[in-house]
Amino acid sequence: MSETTAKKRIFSGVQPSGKLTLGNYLGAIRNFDLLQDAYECIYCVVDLHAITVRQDPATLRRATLEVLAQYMACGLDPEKSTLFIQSHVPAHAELAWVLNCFTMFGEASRMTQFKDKSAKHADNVNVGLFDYPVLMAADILLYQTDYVPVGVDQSQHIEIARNIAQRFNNTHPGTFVIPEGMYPQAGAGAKICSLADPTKKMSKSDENPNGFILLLDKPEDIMRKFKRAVTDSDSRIILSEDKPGVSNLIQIYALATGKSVAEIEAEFAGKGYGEFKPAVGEAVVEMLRPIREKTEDLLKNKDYLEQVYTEGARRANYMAQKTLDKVYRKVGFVKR
Ligand code: ATP
Ligand code: LTN
Repeated sequence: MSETTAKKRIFSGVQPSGKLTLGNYLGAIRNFDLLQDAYECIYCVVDLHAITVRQDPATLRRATLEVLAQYMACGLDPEKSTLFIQSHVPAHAELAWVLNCFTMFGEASRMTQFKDKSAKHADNVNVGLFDYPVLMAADILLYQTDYVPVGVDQSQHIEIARNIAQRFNNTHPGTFVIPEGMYPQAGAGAKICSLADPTKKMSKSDENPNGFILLLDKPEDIMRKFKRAVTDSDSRIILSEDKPGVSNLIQIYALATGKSVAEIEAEFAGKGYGEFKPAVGEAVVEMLRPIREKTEDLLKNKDYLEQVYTEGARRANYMAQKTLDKVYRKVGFVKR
């Protein structure tokens, strides 16, 4: 329940750990835009999370502003939603500490993202990577969030945030709103797969750049990647569980054009990949063109971006501090 308006509150975040992909857009950010009128929305660039894997400082700084600019280019309006950078609101790190003391080692050890990322970065399995879900819980709980729009890959992190909140509330009743995940429906962007290996999710940290489409990719690169996309052995354009490659492309084409799966299957009946793949590429180029152009314009205007994230942090700080004060009081810290 939000405290300042009757609208329900939404919180979500994206890591500036690289360049945003079509998966991030269709699975998350596109939906953020659609929620702005019906909910009170808070969207964060989670730079504290990004340093759980090594980042080059100049690249991280640039990527943080790029994510903010891409949020806005995708339709997030700083007049309607609060847009801010996580490290600008100290309460995130402060609440994470308290929540650490309400998180069990065993439950944190079960997080599949931790297992995957530790395997991938075996030379840097740091405590921050282990603690990632607790910081994410702090992000969400600080704002007394009702709903968290994320891709399905984040459902385990939403569950642990709920468990931590419930455990804290059991000891200190009435502290946190228990948040709920809000996932795109199957086929509506819930999981966009890699173009190089359609059994894996499209990920910006994939070592094969042919697997992902970046929001800022040039049209010729987008076309090339779609033409090379891995498909299945028979060439029929139909949605089917045993055809992950073509099913992924159909899903992307449907989202980019607004056409239904049945319409797409009819449009390409009797035709092969030679016609279908370039059609998907062109639809994605047209969908992303205005986003790329707007992002480039915004990145030229650093003063405006600074104004947006400064005002966002001011509003976020005010809301977050209220929750942190309540938590500090409940656990028994002396008022400063
Ligand atoms: P990384 O590759 O660095 O682990 P990521 O590409 O998964 O990162 P995040 O910043 O962790 O990106 O995720 C931002 C949001 O995008 C989350 O809500 C996540 O669920 C969503 N998302 C990421 N990839 C996909 C995908 N392939 N399909 C649907 N949603 C996705
Ligand atoms: N782990 C998330 C990013 C994230 C997030 C959040 C999402 C960090 N804090 C709070 C929603 C709410 C991911 O997308 N990989």
